[in-house]
Amino acid sequence: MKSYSLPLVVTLALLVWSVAGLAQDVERSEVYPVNGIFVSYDEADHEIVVIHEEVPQVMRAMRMMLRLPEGEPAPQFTHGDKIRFGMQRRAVQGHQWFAMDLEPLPEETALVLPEKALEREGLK
Ligand SMILES: [Cu+2]
Repeated sequence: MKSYSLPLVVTLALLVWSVAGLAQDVERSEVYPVNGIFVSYDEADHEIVVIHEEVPQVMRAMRMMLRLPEGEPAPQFTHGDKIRFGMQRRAVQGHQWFAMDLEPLPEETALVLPEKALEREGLK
């Protein structure tokens, strides 16, 4: 019977474990807290459009469409409301970004948002 060295077995086990860990990370990223402005809600696709601030290390400030998870209630915001939400990348039909736990922000909250996107939405 062939015997395997312990270091080899440990190395292989660690390799399998880390690859599984990476796959898990792709499946669902951490939830990043984001501030922005609510633009619109598409009921048929359960998606929102927002203009959000930069998410450090993750995404620049931009106008963006995000899916809402199943079970997330239809947002009650109107065009131009300042909001806060969690942003998460999930591996669903490719990689897609989801928004969850939408909350209102006080109207006086200062946001750093791209001028072009604000102009495009008539918010400037
Ligand atoms: Cu974005």
